[in-house]
Amino acid sequence: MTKLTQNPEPIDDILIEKKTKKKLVKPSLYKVIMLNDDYTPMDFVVYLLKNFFNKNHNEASKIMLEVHNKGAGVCGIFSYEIAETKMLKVINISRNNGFPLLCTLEKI
Ligand code: TYC
Repeated sequence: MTKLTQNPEPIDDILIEKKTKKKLVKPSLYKVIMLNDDYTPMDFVVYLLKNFFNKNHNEASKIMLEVHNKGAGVCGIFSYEIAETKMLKVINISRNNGFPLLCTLEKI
């Protein structure tokens, strides 16, 4: 008790430092992976990559061809919430246009 009233500052400093450290946990990142299928048109896949993953025409064409030739390809890397939202939007717009395109998430 006597010690606390005599010199409270160092004790406050220790508490503040501990709290700050706890907040510095980095969120995990996730790859949005696009899967190939035989029915979704190539132009539509390029459109999705440009509009949902901010790719230019060359980048989008390259990713689309990689998915077409290898079965899967990375559209982008995001925090979980953003990756999930983009994946669901892409699947939703594909279904609304009658295409079976699928995406998955992969934790890095
Ligand atoms: N394989 C499709 C075709 O030949 C094109 C395609 C590419 C489909 C990428 C899906 O994620 C995909 N029309």
